Amino acid sequence: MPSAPRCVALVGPYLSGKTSLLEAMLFASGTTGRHGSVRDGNSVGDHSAEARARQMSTEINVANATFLEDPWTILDCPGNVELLYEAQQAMLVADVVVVVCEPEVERAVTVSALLRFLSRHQIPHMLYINKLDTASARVRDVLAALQAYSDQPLVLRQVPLRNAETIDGYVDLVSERAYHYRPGQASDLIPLPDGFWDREAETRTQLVEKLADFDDALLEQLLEDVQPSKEEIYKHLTKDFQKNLIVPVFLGAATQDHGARRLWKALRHETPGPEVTMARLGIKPEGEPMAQVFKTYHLPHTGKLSLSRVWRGTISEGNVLNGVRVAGVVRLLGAQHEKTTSAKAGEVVGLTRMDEINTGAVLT
Ligand SMILES: Nc1nc2c(ncn2[C@@H]2O[C@H](COP(=O)(O)OP(=O)(O)O)[C@@H](O)[C@H]2O)c(=O)[nH]1
Ligand SMILES: [Mg+2]
Repeated sequence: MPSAPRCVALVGPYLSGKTSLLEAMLFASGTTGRHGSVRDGNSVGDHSAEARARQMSTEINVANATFLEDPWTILDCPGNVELLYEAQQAMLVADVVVVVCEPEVERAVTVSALLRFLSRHQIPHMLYINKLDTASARVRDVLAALQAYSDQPLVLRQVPLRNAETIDGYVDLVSERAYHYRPGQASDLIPLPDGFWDREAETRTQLVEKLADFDDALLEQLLEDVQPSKEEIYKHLTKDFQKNLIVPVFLGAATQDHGARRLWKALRHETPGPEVTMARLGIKPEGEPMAQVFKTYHLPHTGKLSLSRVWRGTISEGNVLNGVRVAGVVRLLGAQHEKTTSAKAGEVVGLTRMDEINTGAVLT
């Protein structure tokens, strides 16, 4: 597992629940002690007065988090079309992108441009089907609708468990374990419901068959009726995901914290490190310190803040990059800016008062 800080971008249509998912992820990771809410106006993201008033994200929300001791930056990107460029810049520098989807067949089309962009730029991405607490459509149908817009096969990793009208848990198709959701806490492990595999064996078979399309040895194994071990399946899932051959699909309800931990664990185990992202972008691993500006904020007190990912070496306060002095280095958690003195490869930080530097600049 890479130890360098990794970066995940949350994207998706306006109101699909990206800022709520950010909140759920921060809470699940222990970064925040309570679950903030977009509706109540106390979220880490959408902290600007404009965002709060309009209850929508008007700029990228940045949060640094630690999940099981791994450092991460989460970029919650605005979903509306006018800010598409901003989301694209973030997706390009991210190690992984999570596309937050609505659980509605008719809304699948709203992610088609994003999926095309991710596929064209070979960016590893996952789908998170949100709002399952109020969904009326079946996950199977939503998935089929989404598949029409994806170049890569979508690989469903969880099957929802229904209790009367509501979804109150899931079965993980690889670990074959069943869980019951608990608000604000890790899900409870429960016994598999009676007759589960009678109904869903086919769904698991489909998962393995999709992987076999990319591996002849696995295909042969299946033809000889030999089932791969769980470890082998995870290995294939990770490899194919990192090569952008498949798109894993996870389920949840961000405002209920459902699915946040499962998503974190997948990110932790399957997301490549920044060195892989650098190769994707054609950046050499060796050379002088380098960072890339992917978003510029103009803040009332701070002035210009160049949000940057460090690719090589260490970037420090006082460095002169592209002929401009770095006045300060800050780590971000929503509106909170924590001053620091330097940042190392993989990190996302704000560089202050680089007045002549614009979004897109590669700083050396
Ligand atoms: N019922 C339900 N509502 C949700 C869920 N996730 C988000 N919402 C609501 O959907 C609205 C938009 O959420 P927000 O996170 O701001 O979406 P964003 O525009 O993608 O950032 C808010 O009113 C949320 O409370 C969910 O899982 N279930
Ligand atoms: Mg938002």
